[in-house]
Amino acid sequence: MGGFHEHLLDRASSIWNAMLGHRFLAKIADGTIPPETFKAWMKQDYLFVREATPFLSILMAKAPIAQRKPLTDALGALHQELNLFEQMAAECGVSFEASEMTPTCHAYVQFLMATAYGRPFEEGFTVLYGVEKAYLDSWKWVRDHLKGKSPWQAFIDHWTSDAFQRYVEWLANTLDGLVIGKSDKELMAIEDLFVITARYEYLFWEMAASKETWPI
Ligand code: MP5
Repeated sequence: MGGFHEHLLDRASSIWNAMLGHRFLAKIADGTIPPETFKAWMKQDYLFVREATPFLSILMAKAPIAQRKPLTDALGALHQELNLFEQMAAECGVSFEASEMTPTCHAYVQFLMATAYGRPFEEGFTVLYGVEKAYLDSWKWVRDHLKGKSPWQAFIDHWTSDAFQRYVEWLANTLDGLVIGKSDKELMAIEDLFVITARYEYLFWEMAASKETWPI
């Protein structure tokens, strides 16, 4: 029998399959993504990643001692990632000033914060696993379907690197350990949060592909 993280992926498999190969990812892979569409995603993801720092910090405050060091490392990696965004933005003429979150980005960030603040550590940690696993699998999909050179290679490399893969494996294995001895009710709450995370990940690509804005 597989670990609990495999059970979560199984439960969310239809959403996961819809997320992988979403037309936004397919267009990055085949090189037909309009630069303006990609840049709109860049702005939203920058705002998302910036808010991942308080999200991780709240999780850290609730973390068992064994998870503190790896979560500290993850916080450090976030700053490097923001540097990558800033470097890519400078290269392709994107400014993050005056960007505001779309409805989907805003809602997703609020969901992260509410879970980290209001729910037990295991639940927030599950959401973190879902967030990171979604990007690992999505960008691996792009890498595996890539036709020719991509102007966005630095992002592909970042989320498919060995270090990022190891981090996601650590999240999966740690989660399997954290849920040992949890009641059925607790496990159900964790599963539901994982499914919501998967839905938001799908929605994030959809937001980018459809150039979502506030209707009013
Ligand atoms: C990640 C991300 C990965 N940057 N954006 C979304 C919408 N989901 C997941 O998180 P990180 O912290 O960039 O590795």
